[in-house]
Amino acid sequence: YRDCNVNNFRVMQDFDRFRYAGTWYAVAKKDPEGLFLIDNIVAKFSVEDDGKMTATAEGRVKLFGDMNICANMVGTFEDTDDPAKFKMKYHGLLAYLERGRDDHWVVDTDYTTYAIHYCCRKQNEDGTCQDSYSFVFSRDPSGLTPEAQRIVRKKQEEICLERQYRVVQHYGFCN
Ligand code: AZE
Repeated sequence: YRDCNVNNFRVMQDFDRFRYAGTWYAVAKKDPEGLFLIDNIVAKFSVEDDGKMTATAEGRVKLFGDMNICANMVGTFEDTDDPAKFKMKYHGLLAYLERGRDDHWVVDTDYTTYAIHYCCRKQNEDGTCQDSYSFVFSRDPSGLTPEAQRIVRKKQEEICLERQYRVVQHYGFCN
């Protein structure tokens, strides 16, 4: 039996933002509803002098139906009671790119090879998620080891998103 109530999902214990800092390549993702980053997605996390976590993200997006651009996004994170759960305010460096405030949960990471991120934008009455997105991150753009893949698959199942991810390609669009 599996609990798909978002509030009962387990997230990374004793999350350490300093060890999480640095570059992460999205190697797989589950999309939310609407406009989203398509591929070539790279996120860079930092910890500011005041201890707050910040991040930048780039990736290819399609605007106005057929225009491909590299979106440069900036995120600032508000802490919550749980060290692995943040509120992320984000915006695009170009004014017409979207902005918003999303949950940002680190579900699991070993800090050196893989990480699983999760965001539920909208919950159903029963606490399950209506509109979510999730990234599998890798320190290595060429992908994850079979060992890490095994852990990731198990976690994807725990957050009720098994078989809902697509591979994220990296072909230098934003370089
Ligand atoms: C995330 C982690 C690092 C910081 C940020 C992230 C999220 C970015 C988006 C971007 C959407 C852009 C769109 C542009 C048209 C989670 C990768 C900011 C949600 C839709």
